[in-house]
Amino acid sequence: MMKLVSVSVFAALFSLPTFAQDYQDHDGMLMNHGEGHLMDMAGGMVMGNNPDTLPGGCDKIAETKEITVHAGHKYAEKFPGRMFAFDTQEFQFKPCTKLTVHFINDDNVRHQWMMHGLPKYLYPKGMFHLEVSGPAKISGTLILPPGDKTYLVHCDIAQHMEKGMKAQLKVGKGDGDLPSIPNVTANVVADDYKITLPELLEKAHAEANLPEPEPVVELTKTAPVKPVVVEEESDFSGVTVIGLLLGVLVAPFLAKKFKGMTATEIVAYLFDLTNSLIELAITTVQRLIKSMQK
Ligand SMILES: [Cu+2]
Repeated sequence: MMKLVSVSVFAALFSLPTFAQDYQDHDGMLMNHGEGHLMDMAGGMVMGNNPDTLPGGCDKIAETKEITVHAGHKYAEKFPGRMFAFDTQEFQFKPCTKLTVHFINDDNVRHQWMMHGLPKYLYPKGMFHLEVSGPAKISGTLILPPGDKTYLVHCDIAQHMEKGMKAQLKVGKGDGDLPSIPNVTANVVADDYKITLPELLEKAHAEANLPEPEPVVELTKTAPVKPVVVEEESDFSGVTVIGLLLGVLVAPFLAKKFKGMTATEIVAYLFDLTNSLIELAITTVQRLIKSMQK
């Protein structure tokens, strides 16, 4: 009974904030797993959280900034052909800025705010990553590296970036623009709603300078089957000859070696020898493969 009461009290306590606002706030519930990896039982996640350590090349924190980024289907409505988007597609900060990102997922699916290309000695896999199933809010902090660079920010859930959830974050002046950012840069593959599929295929063929496609072969006719001739192997293959030769050469040596040994000792010795020969063969083959890969 006490168990039931305490469970209900806990449930009530945790559901209170949900009544107070229309999304779940994950910030107070995160458990620290070390190396900037925070997680909670409700599926909220922060990776690469770094509020303290300065990246190499930063003498001090240049500025402290806080942003709130929304993610959701409704932010893609203004972008033709897109399905998901952040409410902001471009960010710009001074190098060595301490940046706190409050990420609000307005959808009833999972979304991420994932930044790539950060220094790997400070951010595992070079990533700063907020992720939560919505509607929910999650926050994390990072310190931006020095230098002018453009960083990719996206949602890595299958097809979400391709469907529009993509942005760029410029540190300093940045180093160019990334493609296919809704309303910022042109798509790599431009959408064309007037062309039909056969026309599109024809156009793609012409652009790739490919020969005319082969006419479709009728599958009802079976091609004549060519009989396969198996050549019989001779009893004296190359391997046999080498084996015999080795045997003749090694026999006197072995006879000398085995003199005075018991049968068990001889068997043990032969076993060891075979083992080391196999090992030698394997390492030789491995070295050969390695040298061929270079
Ligand atoms: Cu997403």
